[in-house]
Amino acid sequence: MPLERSTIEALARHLDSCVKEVRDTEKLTDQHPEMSWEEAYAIQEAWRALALAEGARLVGFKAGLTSVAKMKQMGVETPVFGFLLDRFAIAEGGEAAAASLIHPRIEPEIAFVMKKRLAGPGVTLAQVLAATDFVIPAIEVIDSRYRDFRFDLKSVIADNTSAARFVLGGRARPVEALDLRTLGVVLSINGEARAFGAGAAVLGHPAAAVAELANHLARRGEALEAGQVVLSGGITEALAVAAGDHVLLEVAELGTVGFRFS
Ligand code: OOG
Ligand code: MG
Repeated sequence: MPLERSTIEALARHLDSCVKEVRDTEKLTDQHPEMSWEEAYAIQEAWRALALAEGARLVGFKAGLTSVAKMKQMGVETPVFGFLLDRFAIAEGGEAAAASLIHPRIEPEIAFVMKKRLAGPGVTLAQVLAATDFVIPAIEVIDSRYRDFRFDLKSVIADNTSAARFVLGGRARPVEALDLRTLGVVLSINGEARAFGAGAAVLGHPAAAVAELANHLARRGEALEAGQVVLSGGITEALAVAAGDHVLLEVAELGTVGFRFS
């Protein structure tokens, strides 16, 4: 039986309260095993509407589970997409309060900032490159609202793909000056290099994740807009972090970005 509109909105409010009260919950499909893909995204969208009604601003979107390392770590096989709000942003070199998060993990990513509107369907990698203003190093902080970070795809979609915080920094550069496939990344915690990879880990080319995202948005009547930020997905597995940790991402040709968990 399909989920009632009131149930979809109640589940969105439930996930929102988990964020605000910094507590975990069982994954939604435990109570609603019949949930469809459409309903999972409908919960995510109801959550977005709730945040926007509270005054939050939509600043962009994210693709997740776009690398084999991430798919293996989480035991799933397809990319997922979520939204980014202004309140997720951490200043480069700034701090994130560990006490405001449930069980944060960090991921090294390449962020795209759009120069032009990009609307699917049928968006290609070349169209993504042509519509991109610049790329910039990003660390995403994910924080699943689900107990022990365990979920299935529908539950994680409803949970806005674990989105929590992100930081952009280092050098912003136009894509034509770079080979994003061979761009190396090193993610360190407290000065120790802990995860390594290259852009090709993300669907062969990070811009392919942006194309998939644009095509996903088109199925929902939306598009990427000029100025929006896109996180293209973790290049390596995600690393757990705790209060006091200093995290730093180095990206070849694009410099470094970091922050501290206070
Ligand atoms: C889902 C979000 C994954 C990425 O970059 O792969 C993600 C999760 O692993 O909790 O943001
Ligand atoms: Mg991510």
